[in-house]
Amino acid sequence: MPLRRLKSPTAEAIAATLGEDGALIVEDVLDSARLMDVQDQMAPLIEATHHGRDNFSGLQTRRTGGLMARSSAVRELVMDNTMLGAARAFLSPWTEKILLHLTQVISIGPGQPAQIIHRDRLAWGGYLPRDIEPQFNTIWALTDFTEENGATRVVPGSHRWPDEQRAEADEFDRATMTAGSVLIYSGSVLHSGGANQTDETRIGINLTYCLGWLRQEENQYLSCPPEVAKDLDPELQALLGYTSSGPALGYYTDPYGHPSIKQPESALKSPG
Ligand SMILES: O=C(O)CCC(=O)C(=O)O
Ligand SMILES: [Fe+2]
Repeated sequence: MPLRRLKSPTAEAIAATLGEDGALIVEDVLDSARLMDVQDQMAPLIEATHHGRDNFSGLQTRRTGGLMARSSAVRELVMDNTMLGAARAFLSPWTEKILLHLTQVISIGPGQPAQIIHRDRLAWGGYLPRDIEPQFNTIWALTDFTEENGATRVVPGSHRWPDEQRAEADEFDRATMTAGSVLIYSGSVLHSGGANQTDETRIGINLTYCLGWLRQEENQYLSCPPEVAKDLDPELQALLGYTSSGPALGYYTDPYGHPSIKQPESALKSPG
């Protein structure tokens, strides 16, 4: 089954296609001015990033996180109305609120072999029942994605396969797309980064969302600490996790705060 390619779809159309196929491409989301803005902000951050230290992260691949604290342009991508609406619609059967799971530029350099085929939901181990879909993923292409430079390998339909089913070669498609287009895939679909057999770097930004009651892949409280988060859009603060989820999750007492009720003298005295 080939990846479906949509142009200017509604959030509902994205969520519906993702439910059916497990992955799709939305073409030409960013115009050249917005694309350049994101590329310009990412270039120095990528430059300062070390290569991966194992085969899964990629010895010729750079992974650059912490983007909410460091890039106004990427904050806009995370808050994109259509993508955020699609993420909320897609995950709504299992949660009331969603969280920002990961922000990461993936720069696949020359000579990088293909990544092992996987499902991103394995971040939570095998504990989540398969009928719960935990994750909505995007990869925003900052360079063209080609078969030669490492376009993501995807097995459409495999989000419904049992764990042990292996994909045959003719069941893969490649997320070839022009810079400014977006690959969308669920946490349950089989996929991997492709091999880069060129002398250019393939660059995409992986922005992913998860159910509000799961632990996020990227520790957003460390990546975007309170002194930075306090100036961000309240909706983005909530996506980062600076909010409560459900009746109890996110409970918090400010340990450095000033209690409005004065402590009794006796409580302040040191023992002895
Ligand atoms: O870079 C890509 O195309 C996909 C990478 C990926 O699937 C991952 O790192 O989990
Ligand atoms: Fe992945």
